[in-house]
Amino acid sequence: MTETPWDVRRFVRLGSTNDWLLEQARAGAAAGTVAVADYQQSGRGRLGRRWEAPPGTSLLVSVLLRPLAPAASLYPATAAVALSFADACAEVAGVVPEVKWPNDLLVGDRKLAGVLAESNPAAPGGRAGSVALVVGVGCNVSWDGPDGATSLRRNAGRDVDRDELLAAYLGALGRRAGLLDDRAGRELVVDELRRRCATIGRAVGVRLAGPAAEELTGVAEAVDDHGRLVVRHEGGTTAVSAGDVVHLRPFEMPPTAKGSAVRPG
Ligand code: BT5
Repeated sequence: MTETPWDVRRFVRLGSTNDWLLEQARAGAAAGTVAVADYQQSGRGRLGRRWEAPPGTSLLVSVLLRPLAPAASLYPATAAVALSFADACAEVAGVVPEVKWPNDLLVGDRKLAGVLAESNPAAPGGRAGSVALVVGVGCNVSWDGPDGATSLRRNAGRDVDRDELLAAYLGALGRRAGLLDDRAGRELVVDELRRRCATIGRAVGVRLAGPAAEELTGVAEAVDDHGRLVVRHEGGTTAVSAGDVVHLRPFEMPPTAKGSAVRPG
């Protein structure tokens, strides 16, 4: 498999590395363009949330991929990014994070890094049939983050070099990127995710994305081929495509809500 050549652009400050790269994608930038910022003025999480990181404390990196995949089959690319970043943490810091569906890296119950994937099927450039996909990762390196999150330094017990982490991540992603171009390769990536996803087999609470903000409590049984989390609950089985997941300890499953779909309030 040939490795993807990366073209890394570095910034002291940007609004958001994802925003900058989405703009580049619209202008026809090549697959393999990478944006790294020391500080983001408006770093973004999913669903309009903020990603916080004081200057110089984190690895804030986005890559432009142009996989030959139908727009409905982009989940394996997100999985490839999460797995590759987890590999880099293990290689460079000796810290092995767990992948929590859909796109968090955790150490124990604490968030170490988050992944934000955004596609633009209309962006020109790339091979016929390819889709522009920008995948950003924010990882706390020397700062523990907000809300009980954690950092590589805390878990490694020493300083971790951001450039080494970036190089290891791009190396690992370069070895997986070619897999995204055909169905068999994408299945390999999702299979690897299934083996390494800490959410599978866990009791979970899920807040579904969408205006109804429906909540489910049940057991996460699988990740299906579309990247959806399959949750078994008292009312049946639901394949969740977007939402927030909390890993519950079994005794945290509320007896009344156990296994049923509930609407808050
Ligand atoms: C994510 O969203 O976890 C995706 C974060 C992606 C950030 C990268 S940085 C490079 C690239 N450019 C961008 O603009 N974004 C990407 P989500 O699952 O929605 O989680 C967001 C939530 O995580 C926030 O509402 C906070 O509760 C929490 N949070 C914010 N900053 C954090 C941090 N540094 N560490 C841990 N948790 C954080």
